[in-house]
Amino acid sequence: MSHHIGPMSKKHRPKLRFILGDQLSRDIAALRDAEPATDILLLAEVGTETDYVPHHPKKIAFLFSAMRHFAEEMRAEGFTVDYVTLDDTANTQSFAGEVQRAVQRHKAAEVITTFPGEFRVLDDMQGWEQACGVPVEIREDDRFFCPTARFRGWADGKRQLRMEFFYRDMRRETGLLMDEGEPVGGQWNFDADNRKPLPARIHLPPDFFVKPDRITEDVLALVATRFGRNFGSLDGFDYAVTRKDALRALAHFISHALPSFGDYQDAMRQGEDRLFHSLLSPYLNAGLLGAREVCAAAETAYRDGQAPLNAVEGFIRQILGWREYVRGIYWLKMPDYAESNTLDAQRPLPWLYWGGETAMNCMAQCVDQTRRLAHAHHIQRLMVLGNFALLIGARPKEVAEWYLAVYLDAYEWVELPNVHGMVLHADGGYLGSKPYAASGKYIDRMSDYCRHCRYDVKTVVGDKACPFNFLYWNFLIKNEKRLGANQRMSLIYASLGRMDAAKRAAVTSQAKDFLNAL
Ligand code: FAD
Ligand code: DLZ
Ligand code: SF4
Repeated sequence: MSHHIGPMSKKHRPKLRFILGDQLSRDIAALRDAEPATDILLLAEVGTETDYVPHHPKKIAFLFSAMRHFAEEMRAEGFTVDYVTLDDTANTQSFAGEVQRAVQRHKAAEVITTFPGEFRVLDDMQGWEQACGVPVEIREDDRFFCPTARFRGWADGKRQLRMEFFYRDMRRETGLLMDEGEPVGGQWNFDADNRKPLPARIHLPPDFFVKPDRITEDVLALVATRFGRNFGSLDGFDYAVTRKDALRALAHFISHALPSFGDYQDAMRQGEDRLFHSLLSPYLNAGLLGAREVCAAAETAYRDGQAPLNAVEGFIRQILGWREYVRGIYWLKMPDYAESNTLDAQRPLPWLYWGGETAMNCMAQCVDQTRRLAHAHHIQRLMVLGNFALLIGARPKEVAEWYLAVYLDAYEWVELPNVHGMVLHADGGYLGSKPYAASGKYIDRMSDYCRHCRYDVKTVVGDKACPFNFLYWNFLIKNEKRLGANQRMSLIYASLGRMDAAKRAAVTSQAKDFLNAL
């Protein structure tokens, strides 16, 4: 806390710079012109944020520890940092309440903050000026390549959007992986070389981990007491919580995993959580790493001959393409996007997502990995956990709440379009042209889960039939009216057309029994 001697003129009243838990960058917009001598930085751990979904304890621990470390780093730079802990008895437990209290405490002349990652927080921010009685400036979050207005302009007039075209524009605009206006290697996308199943014998990258320091230990104790009952284990917390360690994580990924990232991007293997993924999303989303520096590091690895183009292009596309694209859609379509449910899915999310028992080995493995790490990689989220939610017709709102709660990297701007758009097709095909519905065959091709499962992935109906199989056909039958006319699903519907009436009836009946028993 700062102390002022005597009454202050407005000119000398400090500016209050409020930094959210996912804005932990020295160059965040709200800090750009900050003066250590006069300005006050505010960070606050608040109950509204810890409780709006039942977050995985590791997610809360990660953010609190990263926030506390960031506060220390800013103090070391000479800033006065007002840090409100969750257990501070005066804590009002809301952003609005803490900003208001801090304005009074410091007699601040104005509040400066950065555009948040969630609509509900923006909505809240819009009431701060009136509540605090001082001007509140909300600055654009320019950590992203594509400003929200730029995305709006790009999307304007398009009935359906396509990530691939957005991505090409972003490549042109940023110059990433471009040579004299042309894509490096003569192609925009090298996915045809990617997505191979994992060979039986392959050298996997070593783990990267950070030993908890005193600040993290304190946070772990607080989180264990307050949030120990939430789904998720706190054991073995080893994530980076500082920019310095996040940069080490980036360097580790570039040298050990990036070269094979493209080849095995879609592969899954029991007992191997990480494979060739970066695990950088929590750091990118919380501000410990910048998207520009991560993409630049990957491009440098390619230019230096340390990683092949299919890997580097594939990796950069995830960040420059998908990450920016989903954010653009979120801010374009909210708040209605959160209500979308085109396929009229009404089933409550089954308990197995929260750790309930299941004989489906793929689901059990992916839920367990999520419980242990607060992380699962893209194909586990999309083609196992998401695919199942799609096939059973789980309610989009409940599915979205689950994803928002259980992953270390989850904030609504990135989670919601992935769930409603990519996984559940709840947005009617605005984000992606068709649902990623798949039978057990896909999971069998990309993983070894089926070899350890009590179901038979090759069987469609009967006692041992893999549930993904009959649920898949049942999904297609159920949604024939809505999806049958979709050009990109014509082959699938053609094969459904060849299914005889008896098999159709058997599939529907087994799916019905299975769903009733869920
Ligand atoms: P890598 O495989 O190493 O990929 C590199 C980076 O690309 C990631 O760090 C991430 O920043 C970015 N990226 C990749 N795919 C996407 C995508 N579809 N959308 C946005 N960014 C992407 N990602 C989140 O950051 N937060 C979420 O809440 C989130 N929820 C998801 C929910 C569902 C249903 C699905 C299918 C995907 C979700 N993703 C989310 C995207 C993706 O699964 C994660 O970004 C990725 O698994 C993070 O692990 P990684 O850093 O090892 O990724
Ligand atoms: C996710 C989260 C949690 C659990 N707790 C806090 C907190 O106590 N204080 C804070 O500033 N931010 C927290 N966050 C991140 C916010 O929820 C996030 O900044 C908003 O959702 C906007 O993206
Ligand atoms: Fe999953 Fe079916 Fe394979 Fe079992 S057989 S692991 S349920 S896809």
